[in-house]
Amino acid sequence: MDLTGIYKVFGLAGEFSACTVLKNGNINKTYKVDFINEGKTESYIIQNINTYVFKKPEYIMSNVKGVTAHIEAALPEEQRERGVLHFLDAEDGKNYYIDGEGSFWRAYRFVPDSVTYDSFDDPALLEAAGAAFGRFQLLLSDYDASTLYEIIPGFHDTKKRYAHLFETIEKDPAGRVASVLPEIEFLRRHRKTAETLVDMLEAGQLPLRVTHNDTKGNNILFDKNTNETLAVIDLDTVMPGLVAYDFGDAIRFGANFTDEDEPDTSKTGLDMIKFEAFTRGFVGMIRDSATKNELDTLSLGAITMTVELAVRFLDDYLDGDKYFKLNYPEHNLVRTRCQIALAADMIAKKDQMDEIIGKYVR
Ligand code: GN1
Ligand code: MG
Repeated sequence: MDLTGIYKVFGLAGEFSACTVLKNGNINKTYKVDFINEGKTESYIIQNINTYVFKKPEYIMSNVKGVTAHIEAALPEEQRERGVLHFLDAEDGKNYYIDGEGSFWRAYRFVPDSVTYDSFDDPALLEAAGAAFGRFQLLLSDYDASTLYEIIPGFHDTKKRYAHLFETIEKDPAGRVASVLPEIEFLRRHRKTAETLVDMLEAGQLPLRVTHNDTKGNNILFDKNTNETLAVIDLDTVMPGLVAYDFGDAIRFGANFTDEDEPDTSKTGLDMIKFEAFTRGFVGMIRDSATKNELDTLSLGAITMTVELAVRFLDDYLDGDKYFKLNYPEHNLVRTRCQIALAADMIAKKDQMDEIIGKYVR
């Protein structure tokens, strides 16, 4: 179905005025649409879910319903409008729509006067981002995790990710293995380190919590005028997980000197100023509810999430690029190399990371 049909399905009122494609996601197709209703512009986000990645999008929408309702109830009255996403019901009353071709759609109200940032130059913004992700975890700390579907089983099971990469290397379906031997060697060398968190989880040394699991900085809405944080978005991967995953993935994305797909890897690395800013915000929020092991493994979380994403990008590259959207043919290889450069720098700076975390733990 085309977008015009989708507008009708979700009952968008008024006169159509504009539609733009938002490009910062790597999986779903996302559109912002504006309608003029009684002289006022009302905006919506419409998403077409990637069903190669998300096999059961109905389950996502069930999770989203529960999680947004829980957050809304936990927020002070005056934050409920802009502090959480409000999904629209389709004509059949469900919060999604599957069209005649089997395409999966959803829509939510665009939060008025909100912006997202793909990179953070101002450490104050990163500190605010840290506090927003930390608060997100607190808001969901009393959520009954047994009611959540595990959307992508083993999403951050780093052992499973590694095992899958080595299966792909074995099969070499796109004939690319011979061209990435140094990358494979790096990932092989750091496998034990990157698998430590899962070992600890399996040994009962770390608790499972309800986590976001995709804490890129552009998944936070800021007020475009005041820069205060409003809401955490992209709830597709909210699942039981480790605190270190959310901390780590946010550092991976937000405290890098470069974008996650910078081709010139000599520029890539962990910016300790940004690291400290995010840490101050995040640890300040969670330190009272976190266990000692959780706080001790935050830096390992950053290394783990970065190595794991290198594993995932490389796996997809070797598999012929089926999972992540690409802007150009070698995109997944460039992403892999950038994550490897960042991981190497994080490994070298682990003691520095721990020292900074230690400052905010007390
Ligand atoms: C994907 O599409 P986006 O940007 O929300 C991916 C994340 C990766 C990220 C890397 C479901 O997220 O796990 O960290 O790309 N999401 C899924 O940019 O695989
Ligand atoms: Mg996402």
